[in-house]
Amino acid sequence: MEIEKYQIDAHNHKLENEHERRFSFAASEHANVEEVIGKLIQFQIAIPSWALGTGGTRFGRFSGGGEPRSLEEKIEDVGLLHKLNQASGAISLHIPWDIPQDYEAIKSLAAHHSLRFDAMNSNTFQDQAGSAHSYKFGSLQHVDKAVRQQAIDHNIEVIRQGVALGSDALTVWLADGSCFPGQLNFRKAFQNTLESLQEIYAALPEQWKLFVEYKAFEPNFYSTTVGDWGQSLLYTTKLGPKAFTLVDLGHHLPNANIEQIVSLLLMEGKLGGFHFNDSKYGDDDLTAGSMKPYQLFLIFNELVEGMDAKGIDHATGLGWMIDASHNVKDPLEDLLQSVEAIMLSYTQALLVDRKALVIAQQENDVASCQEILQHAFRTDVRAIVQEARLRTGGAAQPLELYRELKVRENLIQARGLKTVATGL
Ligand SMILES: [Mn+2]
Repeated sequence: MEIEKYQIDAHNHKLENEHERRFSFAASEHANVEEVIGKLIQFQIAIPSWALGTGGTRFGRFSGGGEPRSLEEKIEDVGLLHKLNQASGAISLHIPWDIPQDYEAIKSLAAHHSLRFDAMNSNTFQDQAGSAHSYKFGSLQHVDKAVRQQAIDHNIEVIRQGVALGSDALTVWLADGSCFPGQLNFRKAFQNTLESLQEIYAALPEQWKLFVEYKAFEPNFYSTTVGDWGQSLLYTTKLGPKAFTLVDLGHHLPNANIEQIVSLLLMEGKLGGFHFNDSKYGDDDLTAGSMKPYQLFLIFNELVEGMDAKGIDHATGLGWMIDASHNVKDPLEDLLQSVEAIMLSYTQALLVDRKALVIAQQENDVASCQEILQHAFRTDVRAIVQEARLRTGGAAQPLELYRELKVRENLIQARGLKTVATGL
């Protein structure tokens, strides 16, 4: 299914008066509103192909119906999101779940939906049918060079596929680690992983980036070989200038100060990108901003401050991706909510009075520092985000229009009720 321009126009027309009233108030409150809108229009968040189907837990998976059955249908789904919010103009693929059959056809389909290919994701956390070696005891860290070589070759193959699609980054997330004390020699596991990453790094094309994602625990429960930002930074520093650390919000131990991590990685020029999601307990993969919107704002506050300090372009300097997958919502509704939450936090961060904050920090005026940040956080910026969306042809209320147009019902009709997205 495709959403037509006249459908968006009719929806927007209905909400026009209310929006005008709310936006003119917001514009009167913020002198830099036009500058903010310009940045919002540029800002795009990549949708991961694996979030388009209903996720599951280790206890079960409840299919949602109308899920994409192929890479083409996944691109179609992201196209629907982008048509509605004009802020989801990229898709992040996962190999081997999304291997294209015809690269040119896939590229032109993506172009038809105004989508580009964001970072490619490799998979050495599962055994694939027909592969010679098992990753049960790790991949890039494995004690057996033959297993490591299989994992290295897979990553190089993913780079090759990404080149054919016009992507320019590889994300490596490893499940490598150990479940019990004594199982691994930490130093050897690190060395093996580093040597394997060096071989992958050597295969990167000139303009490519390598993102090394870390995770504190799970599926391994005693140690993880890229367990935190310090370990990731060690690898990326040793690898070279094309290697960066990737921060997934759900991959920290409870109460970690993620905004401080972000700030220091940016300072070192080693922050590569983000996987947005939210969590209450662990790697819950919940909708961005659904649990801790203040934390999301504080992260964006550091991002904006840190990127501006280094002259980094907000839209293109880092990789912005969602990594969530929920099991009780319509995945497309969930993604619309995540993108909206990210845009709201980014907007609030753009409204922080930086000059006043610098003065308050310099004077150790702690109460004022808090006031300045919370003033921005408590500002209702929904009309500003909506205005940016309207100016680029998006829907005033993407989720509302999604329901008005009965998108899910249409997808079920076209694809069937009992479809399972490839890879899930
Ligand atoms: Mn992730």
